[in-house]
Amino acid sequence: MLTEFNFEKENQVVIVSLKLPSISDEENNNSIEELKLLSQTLGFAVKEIFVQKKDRIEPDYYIGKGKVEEIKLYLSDNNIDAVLFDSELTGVQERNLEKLLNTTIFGRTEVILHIFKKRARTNEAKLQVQLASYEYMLPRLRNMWDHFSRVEGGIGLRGGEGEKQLELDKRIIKNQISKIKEKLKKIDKQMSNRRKNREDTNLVSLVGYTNAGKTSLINLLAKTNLFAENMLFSTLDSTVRRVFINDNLTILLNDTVGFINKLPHGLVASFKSTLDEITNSKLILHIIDGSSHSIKNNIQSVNKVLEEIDALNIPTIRVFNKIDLLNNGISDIMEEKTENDIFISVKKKIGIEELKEKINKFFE
Ligand SMILES: Nc1nc2c(ncn2[C@@H]2O[C@H](COP(=O)(O)OP(=O)(O)OP(=O)(O)O)[C@@H](O)[C@H]2O)c(=O)[nH]1
Ligand SMILES: [Mg+2]
Repeated sequence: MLTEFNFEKENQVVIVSLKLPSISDEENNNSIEELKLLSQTLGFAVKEIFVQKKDRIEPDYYIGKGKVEEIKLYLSDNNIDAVLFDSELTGVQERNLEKLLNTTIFGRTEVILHIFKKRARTNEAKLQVQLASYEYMLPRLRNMWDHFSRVEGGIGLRGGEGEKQLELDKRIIKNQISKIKEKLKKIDKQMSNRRKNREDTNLVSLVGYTNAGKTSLINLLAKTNLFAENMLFSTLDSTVRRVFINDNLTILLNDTVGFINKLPHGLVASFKSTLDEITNSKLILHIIDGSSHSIKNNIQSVNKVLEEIDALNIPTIRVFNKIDLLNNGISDIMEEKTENDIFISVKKKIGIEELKEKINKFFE
């Protein structure tokens, strides 16, 4: 949770997961796999994974004390820079773990926040990420203080002086938060004005799991050259581009931030203005990486976010992309297919005309 953590060097980390009875093994493994990808995105090398099966979350350490001791033992034999928890930890859990394990602790949300920080390019994206970071920091200020005083060899946050400083810091951050919200509101207003001006136009949103190929598709359809890469969260900003479907139909296609499993609520709230574009769409194209082995899980994760932003009722075409990577052709994912689905490959330009026809049919 520490701002001075050195992301530049090759950090070695371990992942810790708590499997509750309400979660299936498959779901839990997918979530761990995802965190692994997320940490690789930050340049971390994952050295070990600890999974504890437990009936409930422990309030003090999140996992059981015995497991914490086991991890501590592992840390003493290995050169590990941080311990990543596949969940959002409370400020107290984070502080306790950090003290006991004497290393940097990251909750899942923080890993995502750091990636977003790295990726933010536009002013709006930067503000949104900053807002999410401050909201995240606020209940954890005490931990930062504790940490700094430990590193500096101080006595920690005791007595009136420390408390006063803590209150002061809290106030400064709250101030920052309202300033950012103010700025975002202004941007939001501009955006909704822009939206009003194109009320009669056909807004279509691309949504999907990160790295599914949303930006690649918009680049192909709109002949643009937006940043599309084989990495998580290459897109943070929503971008709207005009796409010519046929002589009678031109749509506005909206590229959006990718979703993942357990996308933190705070982050979703901070990206509200970006995500609002989705709720204003006439049609959603849900882009799915057809070659992913966690296809079901990815679809579910996206649907969960759509539900959260109240967009489940918008008509949706599911677009299974990357079929060029399927060895057995589409038969591999055929069981996923329903009436409103389509298989394409942006890379090999397969199924693109069919997709346009489907879009056209919808607007007719
Ligand atoms: N093999 C194959 N790769 C593809 C296809 N479409 C996209 N890709 C690759 O998939 C990677 C991710 O593509 P993006 O377009 O950045 O994906 P995105 O959904 O916009 O991802 P985020 O913005 O990170 O959420 C890139 O390396 C693309 O070249 C396809 O049809 N086949
Ligand atoms: Mg993208």
